[in-house]
Amino acid sequence: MQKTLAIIKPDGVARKLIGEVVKRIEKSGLQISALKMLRMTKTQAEGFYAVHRDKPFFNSLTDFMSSGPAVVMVLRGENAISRWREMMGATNYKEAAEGTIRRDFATDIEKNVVHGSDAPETAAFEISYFFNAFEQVNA
Ligand code: 3AN
Repeated sequence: MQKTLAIIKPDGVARKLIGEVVKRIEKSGLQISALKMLRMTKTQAEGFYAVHRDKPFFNSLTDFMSSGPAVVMVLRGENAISRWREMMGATNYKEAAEGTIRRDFATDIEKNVVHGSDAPETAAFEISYFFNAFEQVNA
């Protein structure tokens, strides 16, 4: 069993895609271990994306991620990290495979609707950034 952090980003929430994304997750067989809505502060977004702090898009990305409410979730299942990333599609929605969330809904390389951890170490960091052990259901 593996866990990953999924986020429905502020563009996805604003465009009323919460239900659509959650429906796809439930259909996929991945389990939702935790779920909440929050609005990140700029500082929280900077901490979350610290690995990208030297990238040219860092300021814009953290502005966007703190621009409105987001839904953060812990997904659990076999190979949850790669399964969720497959469902999301490529970072650039123009390169995302058909049937993926980004291909179907993203409008921009930055405003690409969803986030998913990319490795077990980042998943552990990202999950603990938003949830403590008592907020995750593992049954
Ligand atoms: P992913 O979310 O697919 O793992 P990362 O980790 O490379 O992609 O990038 C994190 C986020 O930064 C992306 N989801 C996207 O919002 C933004 N981003 C990535 N590359 C670019 C870019 N070239 N220009 C603007 N924003 C970008």
